[in-house]
Amino acid sequence: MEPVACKPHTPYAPNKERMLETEKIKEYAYTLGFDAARITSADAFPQAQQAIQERVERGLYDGLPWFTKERAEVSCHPDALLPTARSIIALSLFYLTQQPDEDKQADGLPRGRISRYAWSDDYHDIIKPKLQQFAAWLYDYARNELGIESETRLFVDTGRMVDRAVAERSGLGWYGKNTNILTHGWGSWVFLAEIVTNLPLEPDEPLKANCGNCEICLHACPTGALPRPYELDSTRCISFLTIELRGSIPVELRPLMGNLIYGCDICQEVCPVNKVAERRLGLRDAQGQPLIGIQSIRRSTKTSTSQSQPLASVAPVAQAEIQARLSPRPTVGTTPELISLLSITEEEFRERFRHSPIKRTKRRGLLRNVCVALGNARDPQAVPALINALHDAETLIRGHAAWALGCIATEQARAALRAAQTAEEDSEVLQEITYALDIS
Ligand code: B12
Repeated sequence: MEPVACKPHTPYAPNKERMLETEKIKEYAYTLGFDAARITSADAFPQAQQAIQERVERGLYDGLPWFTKERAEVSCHPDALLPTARSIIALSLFYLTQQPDEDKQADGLPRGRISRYAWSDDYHDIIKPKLQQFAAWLYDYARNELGIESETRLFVDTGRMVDRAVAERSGLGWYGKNTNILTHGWGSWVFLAEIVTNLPLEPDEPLKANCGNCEICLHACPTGALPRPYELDSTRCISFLTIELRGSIPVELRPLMGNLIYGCDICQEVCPVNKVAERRLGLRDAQGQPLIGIQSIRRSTKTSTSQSQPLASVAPVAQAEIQARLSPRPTVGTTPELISLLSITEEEFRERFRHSPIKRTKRRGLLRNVCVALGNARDPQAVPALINALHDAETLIRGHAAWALGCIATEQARAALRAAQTAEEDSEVLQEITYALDIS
């Protein structure tokens, strides 16, 4: 994202005695709908840089071509992103929502699982406008209070910033052994975002919390993507395999992926810290209404002490809008039925997933994942749809459909594989067919 334009017409005069009230800044963050806001300095993040560079060297980020050692030189130095950077405002947004009851009902058809962050609208589209609004408010606030022209750069996920390192140093949360940032009250079910600014702000302290002896997440990962605490082997992570990987999923990992078709929450679902936020959401009254809504979680865990101070300018309360946008979209579904999904056209894919993060995989990536989930389900009902997919225009889908047919291995599936073996012209798909016939 580009810096928010602020051409100085008042000379910038740093004044150590006169800083902006960080409590007011945090209050404004809550008004916009963020759940927590903390401040850290814009100093470099040398440990993060070292960790990234060392892991890139070891090939743990292979398959993420943009994730380079050179990128870390920028992303771990806020002043390389904004030369005048002095402070960073670290923000989080809680995204856990109830799964619709109808999505939990069994209808005898194989279903896939989508990670929770992708049940709703794309969070980048929700958070970016909030950051822009925040930057505009900060600009007015700094100019009115101190006569300082604020310069800001805004980040959420895709920007070249180390979101979790910022969150950790600011005390927003602590590193879980599954590498996610855990927070008091919301666990790791939070999106992270930052505003890098030239404003001098009083920094917060990092938290003292840690995971203690708990290693549940390390053992729960089905693909062994967490070989040791605080280290993720991206190349084995189901999130990477289903979202970021463009090509074939390694055959040895496919049986370990179950019915996960977009992202993975296993290392978060098993985390005891996360149970707190989940339990709170689960409490319902006799009418089925949540007893403790997201709003009350925010209030009960907020540490701000400046309730009485009026805000310089108050944005409209945003919680309701955020909650609506973070609710599961019925058109996407949290556990979509896989057999019909396999016949989706390009146009239908674009329409169904237009506002969803799932569009990132494109149709071919999603249907590749659907084939793997159907292979793991071993349900003969899926055979006709997989035979159709064996003739898809995309080689990636044809290859994975062959694998799934090999797993299901009914007579009809094997006959279709044999027929495809004589007709198929693509060498990689042919390899998949041969392998599928071997295992069937
Ligand atoms: C690349 C990336 C991925 C990759 C690789 C993830 C990874 N672990 O590096 C893939 C595609 C696999 C991925 C998956 C997911 N991601 Co992602 N991803 C990113 C991205 C773009 C960069 C992450 C990065 O810099 N990695 C580099 C490594 C080196 O960083 P690190 O793991 O934080 O390493 C630190 C620790 O190891 C720590 N450390 C090392 N040793 C020790 C020792 C001790 C004692 C301690 C305390 C710490 C410690 O120091 C390191 C450096 O700071 C960020 C957004 C961003 N711009 O930052 C989102 C981000 C990390 N992802 C996010 C999410 C939500 C996910 C998923 C949950 C999505 C899903 N449901 O499928 C999974 C979770 C998988 C997992 N367990 O990490 C969120 C995390 C929110 C949170 N609460 O932490 C982020 C921050 C996006 C956002 N803005 O909200 N992701």
